Amino acid sequence: MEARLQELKNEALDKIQSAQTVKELTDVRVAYLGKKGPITDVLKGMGKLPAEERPKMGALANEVRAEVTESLDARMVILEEQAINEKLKSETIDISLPGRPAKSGNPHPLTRVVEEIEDLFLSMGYEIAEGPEVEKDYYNFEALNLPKGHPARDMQDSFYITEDILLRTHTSPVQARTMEAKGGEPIKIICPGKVYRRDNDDATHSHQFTQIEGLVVGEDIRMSDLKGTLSVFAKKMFGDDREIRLRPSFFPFTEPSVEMDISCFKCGGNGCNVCKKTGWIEILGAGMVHPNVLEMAGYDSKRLTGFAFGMGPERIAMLKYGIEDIRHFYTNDVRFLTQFQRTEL
Ligand code: 2U9
Repeated sequence: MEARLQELKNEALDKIQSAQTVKELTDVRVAYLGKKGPITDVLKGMGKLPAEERPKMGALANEVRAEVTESLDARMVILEEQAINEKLKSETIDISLPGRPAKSGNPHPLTRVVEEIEDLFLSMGYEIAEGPEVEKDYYNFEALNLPKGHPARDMQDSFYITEDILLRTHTSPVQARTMEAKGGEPIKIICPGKVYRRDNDDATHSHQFTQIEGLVVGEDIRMSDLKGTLSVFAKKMFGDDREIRLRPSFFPFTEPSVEMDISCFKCGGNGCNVCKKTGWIEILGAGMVHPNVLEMAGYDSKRLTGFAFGMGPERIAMLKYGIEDIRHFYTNDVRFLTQFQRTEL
């Protein structure tokens, strides 16, 4: 019996060492230490031994069982660790893979042009003024030398809320309000914002569009100041080699009034499709503030003079970026909008 126990022990220790997985080792445990295992069988056979041999055999059997158990436990620690390592290896995440780039938005092309124009005028000492889009007839027309029944009102038909309240047709009421509030003091402002006109939308017309107007009022403000200011603007927006040209025009709120052209930035003035073979591109309207407008806002037109100008950022953006349809600005098509990513960031 003693030899059988030694044999079983050696066999079990061999199998424990050659088990390669937790499952195999568990099978060895069940096979040798289980209720139906050979060591248990040997112990059961102890009843047939002479009484004096039983304690010795019992002790030996317990020793064998303890040694096998100890070896099993030690091997189990190794195999379990091995299993965990293999699992970790198979589930490893490759953190060196580049992440998916976060999609970032970009300012609307119109916002970009408006901000560029604002920055230029801020650098020349202007302040930005804003006002209501729902406006009184008085500030939209009357105060700008456009009394009721004036024929020029027809060109700026709008959306009326009541007979005396309408969606502003230009940002000029902001200047009229600022003048009134300043009570005769000098002014240097630009007024960006949305304006509305009753119009049928097409590639060059929109019932809602954007304007930026400027107003400078002070002592000794002259047409030459206007010309210098507009020349700086033209060069900053369309290139240092731009020439400007002023043509006589008419606006009820300015006298004299002019329209400003720039030399074509594509052909330099020789004639091309952008300037329609004229060499010049119309950019904005301007003029010296009409004395009636100054007086209505409480300014002494004998002592103070002023110049004003107005432009459409849509038109500027269309020219600058070769956009062929004004409706692109308002339809929120990302295929259009994503073409104007900021490059300087
Ligand atoms: C006050 C006094 C004078 C604003 C001016 C223009 C000329 C002009 C249009 C060009 C194209 C607007 O975008 S557009 O439709 N504007 O030509 N605007 S002078 O003159 C003012 C405004 C307010 C108190």
